[in-house]
Amino acid sequence: MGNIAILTDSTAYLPAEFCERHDVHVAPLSVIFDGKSFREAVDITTEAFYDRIEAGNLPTTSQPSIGETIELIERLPNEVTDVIAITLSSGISGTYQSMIALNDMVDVNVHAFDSEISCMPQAFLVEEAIHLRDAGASAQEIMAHLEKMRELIRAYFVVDDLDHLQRGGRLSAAQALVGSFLQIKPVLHFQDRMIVPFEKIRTYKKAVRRIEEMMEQSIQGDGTGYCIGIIHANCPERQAEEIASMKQKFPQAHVTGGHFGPVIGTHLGPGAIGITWYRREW
Ligand code: MYR
Repeated sequence: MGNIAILTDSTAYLPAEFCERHDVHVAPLSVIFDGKSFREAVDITTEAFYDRIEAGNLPTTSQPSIGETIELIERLPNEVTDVIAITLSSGISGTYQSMIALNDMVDVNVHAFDSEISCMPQAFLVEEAIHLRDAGASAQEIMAHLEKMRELIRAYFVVDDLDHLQRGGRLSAAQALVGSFLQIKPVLHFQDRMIVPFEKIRTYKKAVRRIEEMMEQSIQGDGTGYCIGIIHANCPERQAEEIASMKQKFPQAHVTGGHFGPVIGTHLGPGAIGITWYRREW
């Protein structure tokens, strides 16, 4: 493993097999149904979660348990001196602050990195960290690189029903109440670590079209060197349509599909689609 360990939280939604292969450790967040807590991907699958949601059972969420995260870090091999901990945005969860607090509670140096986003864009940052760790970079070099990469990753998303974000308090109530805001399908994005509407658009199709237009402006040519991710919340048919469209528009890009798991699905609701991209330099 070497002396640097990579830790992320479960909202990066990296496949377990990928984490095992690349030695990535995962601190799970939880969903809470009727007072009972389920760690995502440990105690509840994404399928079981959406079944409960579609049946009208609405959960809340919570950040990883500090005690369990300390245990996870204490189980790392003795040679580990530094942990790079890449978390979801500090504007929507206390996970990043907990990672900072952890540094004083364990014997290794915990370098908390705020992805300022979540899900697949967060996973892109984890992949960058793996690449650098495997190339022999120091913890400081990895952190400096991640800061640069964070600025280059683009991500937008559209939800079917803004009520989920409003109920979870992750979208300003004032914004959601403006005019018929709840009746439209705004393109959403992260600004200063928080979720804000990027543009107010009437229909789902037009919102996705608007994101595609921004991609066409941002990605030059056939997509060579770009990673594109299409993320879905229990709407695989929308994802498949988007993946096909991206592969046609950017034939040389690396296009992959991901999902919004239980914790993020709680706040976005079924039917949400996210589109993210960045140019990989290796
Ligand atoms: C917690 O309880 O600490 C977790 C709160 C998670 C809030 C999630 C809000 C939605 C994030 C959408 C990410 C979209 C990325 C493309």
